[in-house]
Amino acid sequence: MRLYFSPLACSLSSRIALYEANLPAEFIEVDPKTKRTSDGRDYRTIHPVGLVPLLELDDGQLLSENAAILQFIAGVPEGSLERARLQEWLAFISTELHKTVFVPLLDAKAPPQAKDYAQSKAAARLEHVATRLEKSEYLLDRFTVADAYLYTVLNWAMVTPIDLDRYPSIRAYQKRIRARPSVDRAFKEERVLYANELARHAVSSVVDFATGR
Ligand SMILES: N[C@@H](CCC(=O)N[C@@H](CS)C(=O)NCC(=O)O)C(=O)O
Repeated sequence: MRLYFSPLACSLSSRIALYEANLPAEFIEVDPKTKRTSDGRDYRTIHPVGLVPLLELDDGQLLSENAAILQFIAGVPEGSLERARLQEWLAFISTELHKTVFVPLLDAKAPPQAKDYAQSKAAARLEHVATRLEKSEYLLDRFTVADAYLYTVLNWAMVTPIDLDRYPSIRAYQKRIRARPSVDRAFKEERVLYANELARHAVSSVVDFATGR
């Protein structure tokens, strides 16, 4: 398998999922600005929408959409309530947190009204997550790919006005998830690549969401 990814983007969760599942994979970096792959191709010829993650299976089939990729990697049986609960959280993270709250706050081109709108939606959504994490160490009753995705998205908060210190259960969760060997390995690897990406584009004035500085 091959995972197309950009450093510290949502595709980090797919890398974590692969490490958790002990599945061998090749990782192909996509520069989010130039859309060139690390092996010199135009990523839009592979995935016309230009989004990561994208999983290339050994038979050449392509699977897009993080939620689908994560479920494929996790291999949770169809038709079970556990599967539905996993989908419930993946859909929430993808649509309510990633796209509604974080994309407008992270996108330098988003107009101020879009950023205000995103901020106005943040509290209720983060409260929902915080309440769940007051009762449970993980989103489900054990670590799943939904945690890999949530951890990845929450990491972006440090370069937005969102203050996660208002949610102690989320802060404790971030620490807990960060301590997992799969997450530690994936995060450290991508942090280096992210620093290289920043250097490549000389965006030294941007706060680095690998370090918060
Ligand atoms: N619906 C897609 C969204 C993926 C997505 O937003 N990927 C971002 C990185 S986190 C991306 O590739 N952005 C590049 C772009 O918008 O051109 C999914 O869930 O996989």
